[in-house]
Parts: sequence; C-alpha cells; structure tokens
Amino acid sequence: MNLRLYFALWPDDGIRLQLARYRLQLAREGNGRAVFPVTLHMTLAFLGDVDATLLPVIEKIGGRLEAAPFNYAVNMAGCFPKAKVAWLGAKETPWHLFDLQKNLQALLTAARLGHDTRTFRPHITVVRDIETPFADRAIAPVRWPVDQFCLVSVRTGASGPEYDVLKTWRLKG
Ligand code: 2AM
Repeated sequence: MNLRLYFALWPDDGIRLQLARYRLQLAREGNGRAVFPVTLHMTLAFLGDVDATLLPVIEKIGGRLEAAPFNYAVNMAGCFPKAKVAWLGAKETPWHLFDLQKNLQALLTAARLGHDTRTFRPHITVVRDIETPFADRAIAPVRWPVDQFCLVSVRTGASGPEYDVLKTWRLKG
C-alpha cells in the first residue's frame, strides 16, 4: 500500500484561527476556492507516494532531526500564479526555518527519499484554483511560535484532500 506523505509545520488551533481569517477575503480577490481552516499548514518536504513499509524509516528520520524552535511572523499574502494558489507567508524567513528544512531534506536525500525538486518557498496555501492573481502585500502580522513539526499523510476525499497527522516531534535547542 502506498501513502502520500510530507513533513510539515502544523499550527495549533489558536494560530490556525488567526490565519484562517484571511482565506475568504483572498479567495474573493483571487477568484478561487478557500481551503478548509483545518488543513492550514506549511509543507517542509514533500515525499510523494511512498510504500507504507517505509514508514518506520521515515519516522526515524523525523526523530533524528535536530532543530531549534523559532517564531514565524506571518505578515505577507501573495500568489503563485502558475500553481494558481494564494498563500500566507513572511517578509523575512527566520534562518531557523531554512535550517530545519535543509537538514530534513538532507536526511531524506541520504535515505533516497523525497522527490521534492521545487526550491523551498515557505508558504501556507489558503486559496486554490485562483483565476485572478494579485500582487504580494503586507497583512496584519500573526505571530506563530513554531515548536514542533510533523509527518502528514494526504489522500483524496470526496470534498478535497484529507490530511492525517501521523506523528509529531518537538523542536528543541
Ligand atoms: P501547496 O500547498 O503549495 O500545494 C500536500 O499536498 C502538501 O504538499 C501541500 O502543502 C502542497 O503544497 C505540497 N505539495 C504537493 N505536491 C508537491 C510537490 N510536487 N512538491 C512539493 N510540494 C508539494
């Protein structure tokens, strides 16, 4: 059996509510479909379809990753016109986040896992299938204290993607 997996930052309910406020307005602006608030996340490394027997190896990688907690100031909204998504993100990405993603990707590559060839562009997708992209702009900041990351599986449900957080690790340091 295959699982579609990725590592992600998953906000807690309080942060999610603050981020979710922007979805409907940006969906109207971009003429797109707002994602469900419960699905809001930032992908760190996309693994694609992976044989379920590899799950213990992947979980071991999550456990080996050493990275420090950090604050992420979500203060920008914008679009990826080609992917037709609108996102929330930061004007300045903390180097702790780049470090976390780089170290994770290195562990995955060493284990010949992860087929993510995209350059890491930290973002939280809030709207899909946009028809009218808008220019990047500042938004009222949401302070997200990031102290954990997780392994997520995604499958196609009747009303869009359904996500299961399989395992969570705390950031320490
Ligand atoms: P997105 O939000 O920018 O679309 C589950 O599909 C998660 O993995 C989403 O956050 C999605 O990013 C990301 N994702 C999907 N396909 C991907 C790919 N080929 N490379 C990198 N990330 C991908």
